[in-house]
Amino acid sequence: MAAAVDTQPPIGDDESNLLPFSSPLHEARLAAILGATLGICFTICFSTGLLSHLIQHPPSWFEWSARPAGFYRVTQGVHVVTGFATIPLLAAKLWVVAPEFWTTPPVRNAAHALERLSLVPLVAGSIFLLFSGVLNVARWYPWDFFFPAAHYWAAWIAVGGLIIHIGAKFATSRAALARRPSPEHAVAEPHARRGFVVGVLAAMGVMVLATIGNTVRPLSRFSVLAQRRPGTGPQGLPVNKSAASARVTEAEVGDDYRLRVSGLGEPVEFTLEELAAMPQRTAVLPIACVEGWSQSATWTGVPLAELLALVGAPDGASVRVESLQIGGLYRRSEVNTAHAEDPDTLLALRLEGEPLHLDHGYPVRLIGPNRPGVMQTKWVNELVVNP
Ligand SMILES: Nc1nc2c(c(=O)[nH]1)N[C@H]1C(S)=C(S)[C@@H](COP(=O)(O)O)O[C@H]1N2
Ligand SMILES: [Mo]
Repeated sequence: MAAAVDTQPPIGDDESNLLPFSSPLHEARLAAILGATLGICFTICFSTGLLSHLIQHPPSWFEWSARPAGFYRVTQGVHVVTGFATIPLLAAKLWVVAPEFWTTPPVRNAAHALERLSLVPLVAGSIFLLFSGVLNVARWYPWDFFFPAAHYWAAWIAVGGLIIHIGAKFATSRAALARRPSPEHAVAEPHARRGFVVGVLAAMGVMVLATIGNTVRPLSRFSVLAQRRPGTGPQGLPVNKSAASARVTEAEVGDDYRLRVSGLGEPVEFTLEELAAMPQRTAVLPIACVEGWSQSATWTGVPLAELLALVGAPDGASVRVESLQIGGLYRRSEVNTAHAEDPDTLLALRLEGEPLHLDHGYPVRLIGPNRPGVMQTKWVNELVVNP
């Protein structure tokens, strides 16, 4: 009877034994375990990232819901945390399969050639995604490209490589996972493998802890990689773009400030006093930044739906919100019908009961449920109604 083997076939071939890959951990079972875990992390990271992209650049078939209010906060938090946790996992996987990069002959047949070629978009794409994601969270842009577009397209390129890779490796990985070492053969190696897996999991856990405090307040003191800490900043809330960096001046938000509502015939203008005199509503809503930090706060202001009704906007209208900021990508945002109708979508005048700090968008900012931070426009000075 053929006994089950405890030693997995080593990765690579005889030639690769000439290379310094003598560790018994360069083996198929470990590669398969790490590969399956990477596949799960990649899928979570990709789908949450794709969702964030769709919300910010909605195609005609996509209408993002305003409820549940904190849903985007969760999906984007998960996106950033899984991305960071994937870094040690990817490093471990690349190390375990390293001998395979040096197999000879480099190409055995057409299928093998395709499988090897697919590693270029997969490996290069993954490294680029993690690298650019980390730098974006660190708000360090040592590059010329536009981060969201590059990150988005790299994700599709990596996914293309991943699909080919899974197709090519599915059978061998399944076989490697199915081979169980028999007890009499279970000596040092399964322990070494288990130790390695535990080490990788621990490194992933450290990454989770180092980033999750971006949004889970009690853990923020462990979050050495968090760039924005809950509870910090003016009015106890972090600021992503300050008024100074947006070049919004005190003069613009003084007595001459008007909120203009256009798109419905003759534009209508409101002073800050007029807005403050309207019925106010208070809602507890998070700022959920695409960079992964988030924090709930108490906002008070005029419900957008009430203002739209006042100016005679028809049911089902959507709105483009413009700000005093002159340039910059996030100087405006779109409010779809679902968000425009939600009673908690506010033109906020107050934060925690106080007038907004200039850095939080004084005199008026948009805040709505279940919106990415980039769409919570500050220093709002115009609503362009799309009836
Ligand atoms: N006009 C304008 N509004 C803006 C931004 C901006 O750059 N310009 N940044 C957005 C981003 S990325 C986030 S996360 C939130 C943060 O709000 P806060 O600074 O009040 O915490 O504001 C949003 N509103
Ligand atoms: Mo943000």
